[in-house]
Amino acid sequence: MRHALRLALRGTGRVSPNPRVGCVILKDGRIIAEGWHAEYGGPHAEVMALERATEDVRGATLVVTLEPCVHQGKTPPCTPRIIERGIARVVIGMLDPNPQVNGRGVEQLRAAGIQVELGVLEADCFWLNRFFAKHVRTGMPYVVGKLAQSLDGCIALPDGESRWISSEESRRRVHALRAELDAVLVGKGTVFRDNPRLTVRKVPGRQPWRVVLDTHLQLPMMSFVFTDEYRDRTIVCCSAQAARQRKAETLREAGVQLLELPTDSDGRLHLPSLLRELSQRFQIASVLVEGGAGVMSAFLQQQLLDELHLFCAPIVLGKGRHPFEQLQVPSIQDAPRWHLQAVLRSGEDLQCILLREPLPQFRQQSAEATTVLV
Ligand code: AOF
Ligand code: ZN
Repeated sequence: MRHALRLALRGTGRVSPNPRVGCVILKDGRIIAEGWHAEYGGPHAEVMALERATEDVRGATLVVTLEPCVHQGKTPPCTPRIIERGIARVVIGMLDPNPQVNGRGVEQLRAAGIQVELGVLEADCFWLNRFFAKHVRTGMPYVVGKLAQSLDGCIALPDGESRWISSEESRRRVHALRAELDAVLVGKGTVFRDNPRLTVRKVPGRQPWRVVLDTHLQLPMMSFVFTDEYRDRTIVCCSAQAARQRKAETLREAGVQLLELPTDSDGRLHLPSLLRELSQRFQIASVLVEGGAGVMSAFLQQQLLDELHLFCAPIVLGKGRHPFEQLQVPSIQDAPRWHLQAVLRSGEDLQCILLREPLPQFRQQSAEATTVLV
Protein backbone atom coordinates (compact mmCIF):
# COMPACT_ATOMS: atom_id res chain seq x y z
CA MET A 1 0.00 0.00 0.00
CA ARG A 2 2.87 2.34 0.75
CA HIS A 3 4.19 1.68 -2.75
CA ALA A 4 0.72 2.27 -4.21
CA LEU A 5 0.54 5.60 -2.34
CA ARG A 6 3.83 6.66 -3.90
CA LEU A 7 2.53 5.75 -7.36
CA ALA A 8 -0.64 7.76 -6.68
CA LEU A 9 1.47 10.88 -6.06
CA ARG A 10 2.47 10.82 -9.74
CA GLY A 11 -1.01 12.14 -10.49
CA THR A 12 -0.41 15.33 -8.48
CA GLY A 13 -1.55 18.37 -10.43
CA ARG A 14 -2.82 16.23 -13.32
CA VAL A 15 -5.96 14.41 -12.22
CA SER A 16 -7.96 16.90 -10.19
CA PRO A 17 -10.87 17.12 -9.53
CA ASN A 18 -10.53 13.33 -9.65
CA PRO A 19 -8.63 11.47 -6.93
CA ARG A 20 -4.98 10.48 -6.99
CA VAL A 21 -4.97 6.68 -7.05
CA GLY A 22 -2.16 4.11 -7.11
CA CYS A 23 -2.31 0.35 -7.59
CA VAL A 24 0.05 -2.63 -7.49
CA ILE A 25 -0.63 -6.26 -8.39
CA LEU A 26 1.22 -8.96 -6.47
CA LYS A 27 1.78 -12.62 -7.22
CA ASP A 28 3.66 -14.91 -4.83
CA GLY A 29 4.86 -11.78 -3.02
CA ARG A 30 6.32 -10.21 -6.18
CA ILE A 31 5.05 -7.03 -7.83
CA ILE A 32 3.92 -7.97 -11.33
CA ALA A 33 2.26 -4.66 -12.23
CA GLU A 34 2.00 -1.02 -11.22
CA GLY A 35 -0.62 1.50 -12.18
CA TRP A 36 -1.70 5.01 -11.29
CA HIS A 37 -4.25 7.55 -12.37
CA ALA A 38 -2.06 9.70 -14.61
CA GLU A 39 -4.43 12.25 -16.10
CA TYR A 40 -7.95 13.55 -15.75
CA GLY A 41 -10.33 11.50 -17.92
CA GLY A 42 -7.65 8.85 -18.49
CA PRO A 43 -7.65 5.20 -17.36
CA HIS A 44 -8.01 4.47 -13.66
CA ALA A 45 -5.09 3.12 -11.63
CA GLU A 46 -6.49 -0.44 -11.47
CA VAL A 47 -7.04 -0.57 -15.22
CA MET A 48 -3.54 0.70 -15.95
CA ALA A 49 -2.09 -1.96 -13.63
CA LEU A 50 -4.20 -4.75 -15.21
CA GLU A 51 -3.10 -3.64 -18.68
CA ARG A 52 0.56 -3.46 -17.74
CA ALA A 53 0.76 -6.84 -15.98
CA THR A 54 3.70 -8.83 -17.32
CA GLU A 55 2.13 -12.20 -16.50
CA ASP A 56 -1.28 -13.77 -15.92
CA VAL A 57 -3.06 -12.00 -13.05
CA ARG A 58 -5.33 -14.97 -12.26
CA GLY A 59 -5.18 -15.63 -8.51
CA ALA A 60 -3.15 -12.46 -7.85
CA THR A 61 -3.66 -9.76 -5.17
CA LEU A 62 -4.54 -6.25 -6.26
CA VAL A 63 -3.65 -3.43 -3.84
CA VAL A 64 -5.28 -0.07 -4.48
CA THR A 65 -5.41 3.17 -2.47
CA LEU A 66 -9.10 3.86 -3.28
CA GLU A 67 -12.08 1.55 -3.59
CA PRO A 68 -12.53 0.45 -7.25
CA CYS A 69 -15.40 2.22 -9.01
CA VAL A 70 -18.67 0.67 -10.19
CA HIS A 71 -20.04 3.46 -12.35
CA GLN A 72 -19.66 4.64 -15.90
CA GLY A 73 -17.91 8.01 -15.76
CA LYS A 74 -15.49 9.28 -18.39
CA THR A 75 -14.17 5.72 -18.29
CA PRO A 76 -15.97 2.37 -17.77
CA PRO A 77 -16.30 0.88 -14.25
CA CYS A 78 -13.26 -0.94 -12.80
CA THR A 79 -14.87 -3.71 -10.71
CA PRO A 80 -16.01 -5.82 -13.74
CA ARG A 81 -12.46 -5.69 -15.14
CA ILE A 82 -10.98 -6.89 -11.83
CA ILE A 83 -13.54 -9.71 -11.59
CA GLU A 84 -13.14 -10.81 -15.23
CA ARG A 85 -9.39 -11.06 -14.93
CA GLY A 86 -9.63 -13.52 -12.03
CA ILE A 87 -8.02 -11.43 -9.27
CA ALA A 88 -8.36 -13.45 -6.01
CA ARG A 89 -7.86 -10.77 -3.39
CA VAL A 90 -8.25 -6.98 -3.31
CA VAL A 91 -6.66 -4.81 -0.61
CA ILE A 92 -8.18 -1.31 -0.43
CA GLY A 93 -6.94 1.80 1.36
CA MET A 94 -10.22 3.66 1.76
CA LEU A 95 -13.83 3.62 0.55
CA ASP A 96 -14.55 5.96 -2.34
CA PRO A 97 -16.30 9.03 -0.84
CA ASN A 98 -18.03 9.52 -4.21
CA PRO A 99 -21.73 8.77 -3.48
CA GLN A 100 -21.93 6.93 -6.83
CA VAL A 101 -19.45 4.35 -5.55
CA ASN A 102 -19.20 4.46 -1.72
CA GLY A 103 -19.23 0.81 -0.62
CA ARG A 104 -20.67 -0.62 -3.83
CA GLY A 105 -17.24 -1.48 -5.16
CA VAL A 106 -16.48 -3.62 -2.11
CA GLU A 107 -19.95 -5.22 -2.34
CA GLN A 108 -19.55 -6.19 -5.99
CA LEU A 109 -16.08 -7.65 -5.47
CA ARG A 110 -17.24 -9.71 -2.48
CA ALA A 111 -20.34 -10.88 -4.34
CA ALA A 112 -18.02 -12.21 -7.05
CA GLY A 113 -16.17 -14.28 -4.45
CA ILE A 114 -13.12 -12.02 -4.21
CA GLN A 115 -11.54 -11.66 -0.77
CA VAL A 116 -11.56 -7.96 0.17
CA GLU A 117 -9.55 -6.24 2.87
CA LEU A 118 -10.44 -2.64 3.64
CA GLY A 119 -8.72 0.20 5.50
CA VAL A 120 -5.01 -0.50 5.03
CA LEU A 121 -3.09 2.74 5.70
CA GLU A 122 -6.50 4.34 5.58
CA ALA A 123 -5.40 7.65 7.14
CA ASP A 124 -2.64 8.08 4.56
CA CYS A 125 -5.03 7.27 1.71
CA PHE A 126 -7.58 9.74 3.05
CA TRP A 127 -4.94 12.45 3.47
CA LEU A 128 -3.90 12.00 -0.13
CA ASN A 129 -7.45 12.58 -1.32
CA ARG A 130 -8.87 14.99 1.27
CA PHE A 131 -9.43 17.60 -1.48
CA PHE A 132 -11.30 15.13 -3.67
CA ALA A 133 -13.37 13.90 -0.69
CA LYS A 134 -14.63 17.40 0.19
CA HIS A 135 -15.26 18.36 -3.43
CA VAL A 136 -17.17 15.21 -4.35
CA ARG A 137 -19.27 15.25 -1.15
CA THR A 138 -20.09 18.95 -0.83
CA GLY A 139 -19.55 20.57 -4.22
CA MET A 140 -17.17 22.99 -2.51
CA PRO A 141 -13.37 23.07 -2.77
CA TYR A 142 -11.11 22.17 0.17
CA VAL A 143 -9.59 25.42 1.41
CA VAL A 144 -6.05 25.65 2.80
CA GLY A 145 -4.70 28.88 4.29
CA LYS A 146 -0.99 29.64 4.22
CA LEU A 147 0.65 32.00 6.70
CA ALA A 148 4.29 33.04 7.03
CA GLN A 149 4.76 34.80 10.34
CA SER A 150 7.38 35.93 12.81
CA LEU A 151 7.82 34.43 16.31
CA ASP A 152 5.55 37.16 17.61
CA GLY A 153 2.80 36.48 15.10
CA CYS A 154 3.38 39.24 12.55
CA ILE A 155 2.94 38.62 8.81
CA ALA A 156 4.43 42.00 7.82
CA LEU A 157 5.85 45.25 9.17
CA PRO A 158 3.30 48.05 9.73
CA ASP A 159 4.01 49.38 6.19
CA GLY A 160 3.20 45.97 4.66
CA GLU A 161 6.82 44.91 4.00
CA SER A 162 7.01 41.11 4.26
CA ARG A 163 9.82 39.94 1.96
CA TRP A 164 11.02 37.61 3.31
CA ILE A 165 9.90 36.48 6.71
CA SER A 166 10.13 32.75 6.06
CA SER A 167 13.15 30.73 4.95
CA GLU A 168 13.98 29.67 1.41
CA GLU A 169 12.89 26.12 2.30
CA SER A 170 9.47 27.34 3.47
CA ARG A 171 9.03 29.32 0.26
CA ARG A 172 9.90 26.19 -1.69
CA ARG A 173 7.23 24.29 0.26
CA VAL A 174 4.67 26.96 -0.61
CA HIS A 175 5.51 26.45 -4.29
CA ALA A 176 5.00 22.71 -3.76
CA LEU A 177 1.58 23.47 -2.27
CA ARG A 178 0.76 25.66 -5.30
CA ALA A 179 1.69 22.75 -7.55
CA GLU A 180 -0.50 20.37 -5.54
CA LEU A 181 -3.62 22.50 -5.07
CA ASP A 182 -5.81 23.59 -7.96
CA ALA A 183 -5.91 27.32 -7.25
CA VAL A 184 -4.10 30.07 -5.36
CA LEU A 185 -6.25 32.91 -4.03
CA VAL A 186 -5.28 36.43 -2.93
CA GLY A 187 -6.96 39.75 -2.25
CA LYS A 188 -6.51 42.98 -4.13
CA GLY A 189 -4.14 44.44 -1.52
CA THR A 190 -1.59 41.67 -2.00
CA VAL A 191 -1.47 42.22 -5.77
CA PHE A 192 -1.22 46.00 -5.31
CA ARG A 193 1.61 45.80 -2.81
CA ASP A 194 3.65 42.78 -3.93
CA ASN A 195 2.66 42.27 -7.59
CA PRO A 196 3.16 38.51 -7.03
CA ARG A 197 3.33 35.98 -9.87
CA LEU A 198 1.66 33.24 -7.80
CA THR A 199 3.28 30.62 -10.04
CA VAL A 200 5.25 27.45 -9.36
CA ARG A 201 8.95 28.13 -9.90
CA LYS A 202 10.97 26.61 -7.05
CA VAL A 203 9.77 23.04 -7.69
CA PRO A 204 8.71 21.19 -10.84
CA GLY A 205 4.93 21.08 -11.26
CA ARG A 206 1.94 22.47 -13.05
CA GLN A 207 0.71 26.04 -12.66
CA PRO A 208 -2.40 26.56 -10.52
CA TRP A 209 -5.37 28.75 -11.30
CA ARG A 210 -4.83 32.22 -9.81
CA VAL A 211 -7.90 33.74 -8.18
CA VAL A 212 -7.81 37.46 -7.43
CA LEU A 213 -10.52 39.22 -5.42
CA ASP A 214 -10.93 42.71 -6.86
CA THR A 215 -14.53 43.79 -6.14
CA HIS A 216 -14.32 47.10 -8.04
CA LEU A 217 -11.70 46.07 -10.64
CA GLN A 218 -9.13 48.55 -9.41
CA LEU A 219 -5.96 46.56 -10.03
CA PRO A 220 -3.50 47.86 -12.64
CA MET A 221 -3.54 46.05 -15.99
CA MET A 222 0.25 45.83 -15.76
CA SER A 223 0.10 43.33 -12.85
CA PHE A 224 1.94 40.07 -13.57
CA VAL A 225 -1.21 37.99 -13.05
CA PHE A 226 -2.87 39.85 -15.98
CA THR A 227 0.09 39.97 -18.35
CA ASP A 228 2.31 36.91 -17.95
CA GLU A 229 2.10 33.72 -20.03
CA TYR A 230 -0.36 32.13 -17.59
CA ARG A 231 -2.90 34.99 -17.66
CA ASP A 232 -5.57 32.68 -19.09
CA ARG A 233 -5.32 30.84 -15.75
CA THR A 234 -6.19 34.02 -13.80
CA ILE A 235 -9.74 34.44 -12.52
CA VAL A 236 -10.62 37.97 -11.42
CA CYS A 237 -13.63 38.12 -9.13
CA CYS A 238 -15.71 41.28 -9.06
CA SER A 239 -19.18 42.65 -8.34
CA ALA A 240 -21.98 42.72 -10.92
CA GLN A 241 -21.58 46.49 -11.12
CA ALA A 242 -17.86 46.29 -11.86
CA ALA A 243 -18.48 43.57 -14.46
CA ARG A 244 -20.37 46.16 -16.56
CA GLN A 245 -17.43 48.59 -16.61
CA ARG A 246 -15.09 49.05 -19.56
CA LYS A 247 -12.26 47.60 -17.42
CA ALA A 248 -14.02 44.24 -17.39
CA GLU A 249 -13.89 44.13 -21.18
CA THR A 250 -10.21 45.11 -21.17
CA LEU A 251 -9.46 42.23 -18.81
CA ARG A 252 -11.38 39.77 -20.97
CA GLU A 253 -9.56 41.00 -24.05
CA ALA A 254 -6.27 40.40 -22.23
CA GLY A 255 -7.33 36.76 -21.88
CA VAL A 256 -8.15 36.86 -18.18
CA GLN A 257 -11.25 35.05 -16.84
CA LEU A 258 -13.83 37.23 -15.16
CA LEU A 259 -16.10 35.90 -12.42
CA GLU A 260 -19.04 38.07 -11.41
CA LEU A 261 -20.22 37.45 -7.86
CA PRO A 262 -22.94 38.68 -5.51
CA THR A 263 -21.82 40.97 -2.70
CA ASP A 264 -22.89 40.72 0.93
CA SER A 265 -24.36 43.49 3.08
CA ASP A 266 -21.04 45.30 3.57
CA GLY A 267 -20.33 45.30 -0.17
CA ARG A 268 -17.71 42.53 -0.12
CA LEU A 269 -17.74 39.55 -2.45
CA HIS A 270 -19.82 36.65 -1.11
CA LEU A 271 -17.19 34.01 -0.40
CA PRO A 272 -19.43 30.90 -0.24
CA SER A 273 -20.74 31.80 -3.74
CA LEU A 274 -17.18 32.26 -4.91
CA LEU A 275 -16.15 28.80 -3.68
CA ARG A 276 -19.22 27.17 -5.21
CA GLU A 277 -18.49 28.79 -8.58
CA LEU A 278 -14.84 27.74 -8.47
CA SER A 279 -15.91 24.19 -7.78
CA GLN A 280 -18.76 23.98 -10.24
CA ARG A 281 -17.68 26.17 -13.11
CA PHE A 282 -13.93 25.63 -13.00
CA GLN A 283 -13.78 22.15 -11.44
CA ILE A 284 -11.45 23.51 -8.77
CA ALA A 285 -11.29 20.99 -5.88
CA SER A 286 -8.76 22.81 -3.70
CA VAL A 287 -7.76 26.41 -3.03
CA LEU A 288 -4.67 27.82 -1.33
CA VAL A 289 -5.49 31.16 0.32
CA GLU A 290 -2.27 33.16 0.46
CA GLY A 291 -3.52 36.43 1.90
CA GLY A 292 -3.50 39.16 2.79
CA ALA A 293 -4.81 39.78 6.27
CA GLY A 294 -8.27 40.94 5.16
CA VAL A 295 -8.91 37.89 3.02
CA MET A 296 -7.54 35.53 5.69
CA SER A 297 -9.75 37.05 8.37
CA ALA A 298 -12.83 36.85 6.17
CA PHE A 299 -12.23 33.17 5.35
CA LEU A 300 -11.60 32.36 9.01
CA GLN A 301 -14.56 34.35 10.31
CA GLN A 302 -16.92 32.67 7.85
CA GLN A 303 -15.51 29.25 8.76
CA LEU A 304 -14.38 28.57 5.21
CA LEU A 305 -10.84 27.36 6.00
CA ASP A 306 -10.36 23.59 6.29
CA GLU A 307 -6.62 23.59 6.89
CA LEU A 308 -3.87 26.01 7.79
CA HIS A 309 -0.14 25.81 7.04
CA LEU A 310 1.61 28.06 9.49
CA PHE A 311 5.26 28.79 8.74
CA CYS A 312 6.76 30.39 11.81
CA ALA A 313 10.17 31.99 11.33
CA PRO A 314 12.63 32.62 14.19
CA ILE A 315 12.56 36.40 13.89
CA VAL A 316 10.81 39.08 15.93
CA LEU A 317 9.08 42.01 14.24
CA GLY A 318 7.57 43.81 17.23
CA LYS A 319 5.02 46.20 15.79
CA GLY A 320 3.50 44.64 12.70
CA ARG A 321 0.48 43.35 10.80
CA HIS A 322 -1.39 40.39 12.22
CA PRO A 323 -3.01 37.79 9.96
CA PHE A 324 -6.41 37.86 11.64
CA GLU A 325 -6.37 41.41 12.95
CA GLN A 326 -9.87 42.08 11.66
CA LEU A 327 -11.37 39.19 13.62
CA GLN A 328 -13.66 40.03 16.55
CA VAL A 329 -13.39 37.48 19.37
CA PRO A 330 -15.75 38.17 22.30
CA SER A 331 -14.09 35.69 24.71
CA ILE A 332 -11.35 33.03 24.76
CA GLN A 333 -14.05 30.39 24.86
CA ASP A 334 -15.47 31.69 21.55
CA ALA A 335 -12.10 31.82 19.79
CA PRO A 336 -11.81 29.55 16.73
CA ARG A 337 -9.71 26.58 17.88
CA TRP A 338 -7.66 24.38 15.55
CA HIS A 339 -6.39 20.82 15.75
CA LEU A 340 -2.67 20.29 15.46
CA GLN A 341 -2.18 17.66 12.74
CA ALA A 342 1.58 17.81 12.20
CA VAL A 343 4.65 19.79 13.19
CA LEU A 344 7.54 19.80 10.76
CA ARG A 345 10.87 21.52 10.53
CA SER A 346 11.16 23.62 7.39
CA GLY A 347 14.74 24.88 7.18
CA GLU A 348 15.04 27.19 10.19
CA ASP A 349 11.25 27.60 10.37
CA LEU A 350 8.51 25.66 12.06
CA GLN A 351 5.72 24.36 9.80
CA CYS A 352 2.48 23.54 11.61
CA ILE A 353 -0.35 21.83 9.77
CA LEU A 354 -3.63 22.62 11.51
CA LEU A 355 -7.11 21.33 10.78
CA ARG A 356 -10.42 23.00 11.55
CA GLU A 357 -12.04 19.59 12.17
CA PRO A 358 -9.99 16.65 13.43
CA LEU A 359 -9.52 13.83 10.93
CA PRO A 360 -12.12 11.05 11.17
CA GLN A 361 -11.18 7.89 13.09
CA PHE A 362 -9.44 5.51 10.73
CA ARG A 363 -9.07 1.76 10.81
CA GLN A 364 -5.36 2.06 10.29
CA GLN A 365 -3.11 5.02 10.64
CA SER A 366 0.56 5.48 9.97
CA ALA A 367 2.66 8.04 11.79
CA GLU A 368 3.91 9.16 8.39
CA ALA A 369 0.50 10.13 7.07
CA THR A 370 0.84 13.88 6.96
CA THR A 371 4.60 14.18 6.89
CA VAL A 372 5.39 11.98 3.91
CA LEU A 373 2.60 13.29 1.78
CA VAL A 374 2.81 17.06 2.23
C1 AOF B 1 -10.09 8.26 -10.94
N1 AOF B 1 -8.96 7.48 -10.99
O1 AOF B 1 -7.85 5.63 -10.53
C2 AOF B 1 -10.05 5.84 -9.74
C3 AOF B 1 -11.21 6.68 -9.67
O2 AOF B 1 -14.98 9.97 -14.81
P1 AOF B 1 -14.13 8.79 -14.45
O3 AOF B 1 -14.52 7.55 -15.21
O4 AOF B 1 -12.65 9.05 -14.54
O5 AOF B 1 -14.49 8.43 -12.92
C4 AOF B 1 -14.07 9.25 -11.87
C5 AOF B 1 -14.50 8.62 -10.57
O6 AOF B 1 -14.02 7.29 -10.47
C6 AOF B 1 -13.95 9.33 -9.34
O7 AOF B 1 -14.81 10.34 -8.91
C7 AOF B 1 -13.87 8.22 -8.31
O8 AOF B 1 -15.11 8.11 -7.64
C8 AOF B 1 -13.69 6.94 -9.13
N2 AOF B 1 -12.33 6.31 -9.00
N3 AOF B 1 -11.15 7.86 -10.29
O9 AOF B 1 -10.08 9.36 -11.48
C9 AOF B 1 -8.89 6.27 -10.43
N4 AOF B 1 -10.00 4.65 -9.16
ZN1 ZN C 1 -12.37 3.07 -11.67
